[in-house]
Parts: sequence; structure tokens; C-alpha cells
Amino acid sequence: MADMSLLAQALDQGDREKTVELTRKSLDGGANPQDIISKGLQAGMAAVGEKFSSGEYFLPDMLMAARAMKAALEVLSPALEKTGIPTIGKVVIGTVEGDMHDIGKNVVATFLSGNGFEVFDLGNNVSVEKFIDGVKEREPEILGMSALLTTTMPVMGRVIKALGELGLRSSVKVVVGGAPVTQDYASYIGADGYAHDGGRAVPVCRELIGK
Ligand code: B1M
Repeated sequence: MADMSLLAQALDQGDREKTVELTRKSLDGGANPQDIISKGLQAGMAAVGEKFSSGEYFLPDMLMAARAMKAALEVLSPALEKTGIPTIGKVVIGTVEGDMHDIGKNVVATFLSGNGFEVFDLGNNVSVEKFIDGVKEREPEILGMSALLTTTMPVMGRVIKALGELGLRSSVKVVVGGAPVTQDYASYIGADGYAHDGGRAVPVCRELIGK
């Protein structure tokens, strides 16, 4: 089994080949895919973020790390998507308008679909109107929104407000998350649930729909 710190390091260095190789090795060695994400890949991403903040890394470094992470998640996807689980509820999910960060949202979507939810992914940079259309068209039990920027977090509140104005608020439970989002912020904007990470998103959504 590959060492998780080596995996984090490969991602931090934006080394796609090595990240994929170590992800595969960990999986073949019997590591839990959720641990590979949280202890390896996400730890590496955290280091990238810190180095970007301190001025050691620049945008291309973040992009290389993002590409390596996406490739590794493709390797993990089949293991995360357990088959044969009956659908327990529908989720419409997206990253809010102005925000291109979709890796975390993709992880959450994969965890949810791997745990029996039918997931409709609206992608990133999703406008208030598109979220509303998604709720009207798919009639999900859960609407999930992700934001990674402090500047885009308020869009989540705007979507909740629009749901209320259109008489749709009671038809759907709203779950929010993303690195700058907190439980306090989720409560402040009137969301029904908050999850710190992809693994936690599953029980939060299950609890909200009583499953
Ligand atoms: Co950007 N970026 N980025 N970035 N980026 C951050 C977020 C930042 C914290 C880096 C930093 O400065 N330290 C910073 C935000 C500062 C702030 O607002 N406070 C930042 C910045 C500033 C920017 C730009 C403005 C940079 C620039 O252009 N000058 C720019 C903005 C572009 C835009 O969106 N408009 C930008 C661009 C990019 C890239 C395109 C290069 C790339 C994204 C590629 C992509 O997603 N396709 C990128 C990356 C990779 C990052 C960091 C390094 C990593 C994000 C990530 O993928 N993490 C990030 C630093 C960091 O977060 N440490 C950073 C891994 C992922 C698995 O974790 O997304 O947190 P995360 O998701 C977790 C949880 O948050 C949670 O579960 C997930 C899985 O466990 N979760 C949910 C997420 N959504 C959820 C929804 C839920 C529940 C849980 O319910 C529905």
C-alpha cells in the first residue's frame, strides 16, 4: 500500500502520473477510497492552497494539482460508486455562480451516488436561475450547493431566498458546503444542512430525508 504522505506530496508537486500511480497502488493495497481522498489527495491540496496563499505557488501550480486530483478521482470513481443500491432520493447539485472550483463538488456527488442517491450535477458557475430550474425540473429531495470562494458564498443565500419567493422552499432540503463555508454560515443563510466533507455529506442528506 502506498504511503498517504507520498500521495499528498505527489499531488502537491502537481505530478499527475505519480499521483495516479500511488492512488492505484493504495486502492490495490486495500486502502479505503474515502481515506485515499481525505488523508492523501485532500491533504496534498491543502498544502497547495497554503503555498498559493503564501506566494510560493501560482495559478499554474494550482491547475496542475487540480488536473492530478481529477485523474486520481477517475481511478477511485468505480470503487466509490457501489452498484445495486436502490435509489433513496434525488439530489440536484452544483457549484455556485462565479466559482469554477468543482473538484470538491464532484467528490460529494460521487459519494452521494455511491450511497444510493440519484444525482443531477449542474456543473460549476451555476446561476441562481439554473438552480431554480433544476429544482423545478427534477423535483429533488435535496439541493446541494458548493462554494470555494468567500466572494461566491453569498450566492447560496440568494438561491435559498429565490426558492422562498417562488414558493419552492418547503419542497426541498438545502445542503451547503465548501472550504470557506461553516455550520454558522449555513444556519445564517437558512440552509437545512451543512457538511464539512464528502463523507459527512452522505449522513447529513440521509438524515434530512429520514432515510
Ligand atoms: Co482556487 N482558491 N482559485 N483554484 N483553489 C482556493 C479555494 C483558495 C482557498 C486558495 C488560497 O488562496 N489558499 C482561494 C480562495 C480564497 C478565498 O476566497 N478565501 C482560491 C483562489 C483565490 C482562486 C482564484 C481567485 C485565483 C486567481 O485566479 N487569482 C481562482 C478563482 C477562479 C474562480 O472560481 N472564479 C482560483 C482558481 C483555481 C483553479 C482553477 C486553478 C483550481 C480549481 C480547479 C477545479 O476545481 N476544477 C483551484 C484550486 C485547485 C484551489 C485549491 C488549491 C484546492 C481546491 C480543491 O479542489 N480542494 C484551493 C485551496 C484549498 O481549498 N485548500 C483554492 C480539494 C477538494 C476535494 O476539497 O473543494 O474543499 P474541497 O471540497 C471538500 C469540502 O469542502 C466539502 O467536501 C469536499 C470533499 O471532501 N464540500 C462540500 C465541497 N462542496 C461541498 C458541498 C456540500 C458538502 C460538502 O454539500 C452540497
